[in-house]
Amino acid sequence: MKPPRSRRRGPSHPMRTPGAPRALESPPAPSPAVATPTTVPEVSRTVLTIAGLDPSGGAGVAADLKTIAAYRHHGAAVVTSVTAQNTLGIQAIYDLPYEFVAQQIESVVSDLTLSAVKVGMLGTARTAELVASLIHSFDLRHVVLDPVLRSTTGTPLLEPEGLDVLRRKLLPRVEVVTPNMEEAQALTGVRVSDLSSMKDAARVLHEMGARHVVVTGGHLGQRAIDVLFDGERMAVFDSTRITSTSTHGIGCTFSTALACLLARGSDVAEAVDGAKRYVSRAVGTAGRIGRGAGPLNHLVSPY
Ligand code: PXL
Repeated sequence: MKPPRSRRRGPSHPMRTPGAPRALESPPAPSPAVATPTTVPEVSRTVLTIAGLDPSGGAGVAADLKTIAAYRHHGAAVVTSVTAQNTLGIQAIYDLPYEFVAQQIESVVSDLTLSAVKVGMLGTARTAELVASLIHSFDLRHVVLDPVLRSTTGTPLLEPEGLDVLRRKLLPRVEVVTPNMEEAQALTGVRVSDLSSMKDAARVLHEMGARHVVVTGGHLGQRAIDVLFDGERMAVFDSTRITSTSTHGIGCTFSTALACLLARGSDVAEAVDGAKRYVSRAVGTAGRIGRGAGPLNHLVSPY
């Protein structure tokens, strides 16, 4: 077997190349009518994730769908990029053609009513632009952007030209942005190393157009610190810092939990608090899976 290439990009002319995705000529036949249930089903809200696929199930849409299930919402998932990775690192990346990402979003949005949307790995600048423009044209609400730039092991998950698209086109269109310290630094140019610089970066990101900014991943001794800025109030959230190797996809999980709480009507501060508690429990109860940074225990109860 040939060794995997470090990075592959999808074809730019996807529709009619061999093996490329194709549009169906006619819509699928409608499914047979089902009786209307007399009680309201427990799963009644739909949360969409737009992110990459991690086949080892720790990050990206797999983590997001499990998180959405833990919150008892219906999860829908649009894949932007297929990665080959495991708990040890990323071996290869195949960014899907942006036209096909558009097709997936249109398929979902033309049918399902969305209560919240989480945006994660985008892969290319073109896909980032597309997502920004579809958030606007479909008037998507409760959008949480996790501005994914690289994996924990250092592999870039967005091409360099995408950074400016995040800044100029996506930030102004989302309700909440959830950068970690490294992402906050890359987006703002502020050197982010402690609580005070986390606050500075949050202010700059708000000026760049994000309505709510949550900078995650700070620590003060044994406390894990996140800051939330809404343009007026700066709130600091802290929890006990858990030492664990089961942290793969922690940012994906946090931002999706936040979207799930917004979907059920929480305000942003309540959602940050709830998502933080869920993530702590999901890390704290995770079993050892894989030989590297393992996944969280997504199905732990969020409440
Ligand atoms: O945690 C960032 C992230 C997001 N999305 C996908 C990933 C990763 C990190 O590995 O693989 C698909």
